[in-house]
Amino acid sequence: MTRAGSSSAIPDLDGTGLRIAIIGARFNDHIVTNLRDGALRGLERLGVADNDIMESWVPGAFELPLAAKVLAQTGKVDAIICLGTVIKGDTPHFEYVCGEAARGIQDAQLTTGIPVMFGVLTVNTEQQAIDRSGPGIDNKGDEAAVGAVEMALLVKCLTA
Ligand code: INI
Repeated sequence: MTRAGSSSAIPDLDGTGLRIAIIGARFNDHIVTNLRDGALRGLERLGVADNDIMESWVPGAFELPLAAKVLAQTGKVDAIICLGTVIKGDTPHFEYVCGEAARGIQDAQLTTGIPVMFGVLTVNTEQQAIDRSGPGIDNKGDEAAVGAVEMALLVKCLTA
């Protein structure tokens, strides 16, 4: 019986040997840097080696999908963590950026078969973003890192 992903219990994850990319959106970088730090903490906790982590940056969340797709197509990474922060303003710009980031990130993972995590905060206030990017394991970058390792291991198992 194949066991990977076969239980609803949170799996014991070992990220040793996995190659993981982090792509950060520079807009609101005072928050996104903290999401990046959370992602690095999560990856380190799960055994992903420093040398196996690649980091790159794009201007804003709108640009995350293209960078993720191009990177996924190289075949050089087992999973990608997209990080960004979109804070609601007075115009409909928020909806366009959030919607296209989410749609494009989903498209990147479905068309390439490489897991791409949606570590993008879509919040009403800066305080909500600060609350989700702190030093604990509830940092959304850390949560995205755990998801990246779980999905990379699952995809490896399903395609072995
Ligand atoms: N990009 C973000 O990542 N967060 C935001 O809150 C944001 N706002 O509010 O405008 C934002 N805009 C830039 C956008 O992602 C693109 O970089 C820009 O439109 C150029 O394509």
